[in-house]
Amino acid sequence: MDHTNDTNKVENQYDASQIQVLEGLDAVRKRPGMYIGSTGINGLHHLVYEIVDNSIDEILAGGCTEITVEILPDNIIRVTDNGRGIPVGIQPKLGIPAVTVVFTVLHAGGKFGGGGYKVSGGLHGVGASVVNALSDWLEVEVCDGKNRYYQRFEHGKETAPLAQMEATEKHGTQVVFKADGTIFETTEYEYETLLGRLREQAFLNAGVHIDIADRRGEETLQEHLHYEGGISSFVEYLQGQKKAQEVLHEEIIHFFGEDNGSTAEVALQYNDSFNTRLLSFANNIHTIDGGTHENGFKNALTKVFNEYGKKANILKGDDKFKTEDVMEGMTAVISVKMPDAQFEGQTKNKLGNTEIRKLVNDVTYEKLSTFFEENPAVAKTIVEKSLLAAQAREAAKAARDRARRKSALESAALPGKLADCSERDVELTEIYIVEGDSAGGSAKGGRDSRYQAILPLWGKMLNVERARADKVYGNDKLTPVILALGCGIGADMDLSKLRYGKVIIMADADVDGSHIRTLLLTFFFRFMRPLIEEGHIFLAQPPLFKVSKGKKFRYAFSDEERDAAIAEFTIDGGKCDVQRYKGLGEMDPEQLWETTMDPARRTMKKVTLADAEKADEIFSILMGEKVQPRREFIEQNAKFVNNLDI
Ligand code: TSJ
Repeated sequence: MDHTNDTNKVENQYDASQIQVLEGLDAVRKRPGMYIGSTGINGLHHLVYEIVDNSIDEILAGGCTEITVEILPDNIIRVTDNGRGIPVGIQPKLGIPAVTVVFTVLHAGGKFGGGGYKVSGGLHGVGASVVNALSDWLEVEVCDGKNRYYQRFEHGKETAPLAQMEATEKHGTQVVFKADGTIFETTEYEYETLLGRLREQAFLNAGVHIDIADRRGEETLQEHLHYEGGISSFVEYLQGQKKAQEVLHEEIIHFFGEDNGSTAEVALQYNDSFNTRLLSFANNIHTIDGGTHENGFKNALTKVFNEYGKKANILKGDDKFKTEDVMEGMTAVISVKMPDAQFEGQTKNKLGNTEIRKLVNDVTYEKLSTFFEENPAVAKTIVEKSLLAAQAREAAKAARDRARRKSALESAALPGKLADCSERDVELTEIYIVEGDSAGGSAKGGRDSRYQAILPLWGKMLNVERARADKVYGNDKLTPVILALGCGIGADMDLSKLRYGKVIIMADADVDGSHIRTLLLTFFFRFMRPLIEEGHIFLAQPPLFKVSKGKKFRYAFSDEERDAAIAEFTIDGGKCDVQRYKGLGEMDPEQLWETTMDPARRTMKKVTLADAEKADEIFSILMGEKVQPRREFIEQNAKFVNNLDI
């Protein structure tokens, strides 16, 4: 497209405020983290969200029905909508077109023009000017039903004033930009990440059409996102991801209410698992830390279950459900929209508006009570499930009380198999959880006993999925782990009592090893999740091969590394020896220290919550009672089953 011909410059005047504007954008370039959180991949993706959020606002204002997001070759992003077009009229205070203001004044997004309120927003709601400031270049095109307009910016500064182009009856906005490679650690977008966030937005704004396309490769990846069902579709989608779970009722329960310009919407469905998945959003922003909307929901949910439980004679005597009981096996999405959302907490991920608590509480109480009245079979099924959860909770508490009394008697009870370290500063200590006695022997021999403790595990682990919390407490396979870590589990957990800063799972690279890894991660995910969240769990990475020729040798951690070592050793002819380690026990203490345990030489993998969740999923499928998903999983992953590495 040639923008140089036949342009008709819009009147433009520079004044003191315009200079301030440019200084403002320089501040963004100097300290980008302040505006977009980071200059890593997350910050990069935020640029896209910031732009797209504007089009979503236009949808919410009723001006637009379609958004297209494209990743073009060279990681150029193009976002297009068919809305009214960003206003091009002169903004009286600054004397420049409103669209130019949007891209050059910090925090200017959505504050001009009239009518409606801005309900969506990015991480910090910083707007298009921040994207502009952090872009090599950015071009905006606006069609307002009469004319097309165009303007280009480089590093946030306009290269020319807004230009009026040819007449057109079209309307909409298009923004194309290239992130500044001198600011971002990477400018390579992840299609799946953008897709995930856009899908979420499509769920939250029922009926919108969002097209996403990745045009960087030979083949275009693309998806059309459109969900008439809104957050009910969201729940259906979340539920569909969990193949190991069976829903307890087909129809998704959905309700909506509004009061005084605010709206609240909830969708939920129960399944036969013990997990809770509650996602909440305020003005389309994911409130990871919950807040008033979640609290209102939980309060009403508990009340409805208790009232129904009494009435249907499922709850006896003075028995009462706790919130955790009525949330077990629940998948739910809450979405509230309001004029003036207040985000609180360290990371601003928690909703603070108190009036929303009442709205969500009232809507949930009324609509869910009615639903239970009208669907007694469903009500009975899920309230009875809550009863099982409550009974398990009581049993677990009794077991905990017993365990407490017991450990008070045998104070400082550490497991007999633990080879402890001498250092007590948690910042410095680590514990290796090792599969099998022979590997445990090598690890004990090879360790630095000042900082490194070894706990050998043996035998088959218990099936954590079916054994509920109450059974886990008394189990003799996991008890040593719980005792050695010292910080308790579940509701009793106290991270300040953790005895080792790093908890390292060291298992063989075979089927049994991967089972132990999956089991331990599943256990940590379900009962000691803060350990994962705070980054305490690691996987040791022992070598798979030793390649040697004469006195020279090299350890290899993958087939590729093995082949490279062989190639190196045999270049000038001759043969070399390749030893495959079938288990940790085959390594002598010194080898284990050199390759896997020496902090100066080892590599370890830190376990993320996503890793552990995946282990939990694999665990549910492998151990669960549903045969079909297990068979499907094994068929689809046949080549991985021998190495269930996460
Ligand atoms: F912010 C932005 F510049 F990055 C951007 C804004 C990017 C993209 C892709 C689209 C948009 C955008 C903005 N699409 N639609 C709008 N709408 C308005 O700015 C608008 C239009 C009309 C009126 C009005 O009151 O008549 C008000 C607004 C806010």
